Amino acid sequence: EKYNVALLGATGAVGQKILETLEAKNFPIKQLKLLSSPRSAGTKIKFKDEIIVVEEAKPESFEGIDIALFSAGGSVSKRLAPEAVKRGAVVIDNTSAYRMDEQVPLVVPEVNEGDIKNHKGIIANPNCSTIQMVAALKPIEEKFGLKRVVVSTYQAVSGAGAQAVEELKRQAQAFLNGEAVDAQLLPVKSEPNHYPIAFNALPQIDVFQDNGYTFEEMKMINETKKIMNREDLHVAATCVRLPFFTSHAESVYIEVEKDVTVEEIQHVLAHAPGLVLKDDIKNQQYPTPLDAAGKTDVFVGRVRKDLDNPLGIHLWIVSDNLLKGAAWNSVQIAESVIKNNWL
Ligand code: 11C
Repeated sequence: EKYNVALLGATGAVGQKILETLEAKNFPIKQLKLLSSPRSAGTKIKFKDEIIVVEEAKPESFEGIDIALFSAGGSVSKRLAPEAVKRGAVVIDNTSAYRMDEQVPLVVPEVNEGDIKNHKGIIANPNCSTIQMVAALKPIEEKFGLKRVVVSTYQAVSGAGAQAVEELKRQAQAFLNGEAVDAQLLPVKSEPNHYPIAFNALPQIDVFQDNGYTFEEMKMINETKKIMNREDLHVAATCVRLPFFTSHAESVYIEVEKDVTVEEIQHVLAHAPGLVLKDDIKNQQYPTPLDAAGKTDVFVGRVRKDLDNPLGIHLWIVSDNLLKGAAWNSVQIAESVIKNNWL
């Protein structure tokens, strides 16, 4: 069977990756409709052997659509997702608009695929840095329990969009040419202060909340608890932007419930779905953002025991933020909806 699919945000960084993923995974498409803001409408995009003209997204655009992938920003999702659902589509939303809505499942298929069946039309795709972390933590939790997570992230500029990628390129060129480095965008476009990302590290991703954490950090905290269905889990996060283009890396400290060896953790990680264990320090093998880029897996390395807490474990988790962190996770959800008849 084939399905009518709409992609909203087709011209954006994630939208492009969704198109590539739909093609690479040979998603069963009857008709593909590409939608965008009025500004990008009219753009022509090649999909398989077809040239598709991007149309302005309107409520009527979703007539006859079975699956709508949304990746055009939270306010667009707020406005148009209910319209798509009203017209019978299942919406897979890549923005933060509905993630913490109790009516909306927040899904990483390797972790909580079963939650999809409770959807009422909208299924939310989590934040990229959350997805790769919970994918690695779930198999550990199942075998050894999990009490606490403390994560520090090393995040790629593509997470902040195509303009941030351009800003890093421009600044790096200027810096190496000995010219003045001009910061206009990062850490957050709407904020008064902008700092260079080239040859720097910015401990702010998204805006600060009243509790002193950034919104990105709170997404990691709240989304992790929801996806793992563990309101009681202790989670703390520090999110940092670094000057590379693709894949987020994370240093993660966890406390498990059962005493466990490094080899037992490695065994579980090596056999879990969607994970690749790359952990061989004798041969200097560990994942880096560059080697995870372009791949759909989540890579884990540097597994080691804490030296003071017998239940403490340290991990290094890396994944392509635009693939498993966004496009591939969304397409996986769509595949699951179809496979399980959860439309
Ligand atoms: C970043 N994690 O790297 C963000 C991007 O909530 O889907 C993803 C934003 C989101 O800046």
